[in-house]
Amino acid sequence: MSGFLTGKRALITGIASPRSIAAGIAEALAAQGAELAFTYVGDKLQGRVEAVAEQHGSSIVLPCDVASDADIDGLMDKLAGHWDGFDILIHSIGFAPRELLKGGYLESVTREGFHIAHDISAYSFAALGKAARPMMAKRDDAAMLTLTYLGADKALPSYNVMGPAKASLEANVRYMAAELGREQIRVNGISAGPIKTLAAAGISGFRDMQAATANAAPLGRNVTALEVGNTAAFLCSPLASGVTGEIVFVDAGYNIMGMPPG
Ligand code: NAD
Ligand code: 0WE
Repeated sequence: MSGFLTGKRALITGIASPRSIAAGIAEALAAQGAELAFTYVGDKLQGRVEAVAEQHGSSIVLPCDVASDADIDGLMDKLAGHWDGFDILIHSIGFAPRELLKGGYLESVTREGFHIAHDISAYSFAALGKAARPMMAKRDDAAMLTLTYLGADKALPSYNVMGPAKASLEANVRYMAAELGREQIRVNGISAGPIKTLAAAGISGFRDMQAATANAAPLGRNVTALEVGNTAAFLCSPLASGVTGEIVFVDAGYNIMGMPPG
């Protein structure tokens, strides 16, 4: 297959269902000719991720809970058995204990919940980048990409502790980009608009929030996981060879507006 990612190998984390943003990214990367490998967390998700992998002609599906250093090291060891190196790392992982994503921020936040949100949602990008670095070095133009949200920049209802965690994740993008640039590894983030995935399904009021966002956005609608995927494909391709350390909004323009529609 020909495309602007022909000959590139991508490791994709964060698929929990066919609606996951990472599944849209997989589809877009595969459409441009990339070869894919996947991670999953928990035995329950293994079959689902294997099904997505199979759709894209991949049989590399490896376990990795980013809370575990042993899992992260084991992932790269196992991947080295399939590939001598790879070009693209997709980090599409976020988590905070559910009780922290309702009510007020100070009302819900705890030391433990704050720690978990930052560990799983922000540190894990640095941890995966650190572990992937040897396999991503000495390639033409390699790229790491993460998924973030407007709650990093602006205070939003109920997003709560995930806001500070995403702010930390975005700072990670810049620090990683600064350090890896000389190795021809670029690091970027996509700030996606609200998409109805498993991570969103559990949030009370998500539907109303998604509707309000669509109504206020310049494009008058929400974005799809495939639209995020197509921007991911661009950012991880040689077409974006001069872009690193950036957060690109893929949100139908919502973030540029200064006043809610009356
Ligand atoms: P999703 O539920 O499909 O994906 C979240 C993924 O995180 C799941 O695959 C889950 O297995 C993984 N994960 C959680 N804890 C993990 C751990 N300890 N180790 C490894 N993986 C773990 O939801 P999604 O919406 O596709 O989320 C993907 C990313 O996109 C997240 O970072 C999320 O914050 C971000 N994002 C989502 C939206 C949205 O509205 N859906 C908008 C902007 C950004
Ligand atoms: O980053 C996210 C999802 C974050 C998330 C979601 C969950 C639900 C299940 C993190 N941890 C958990 N933990 C769970 O147990 N998004 C950008 C989607 C999202 O989540 C919101 C949103 C939006 C948008 C939460 C509140 C308000 C808006």
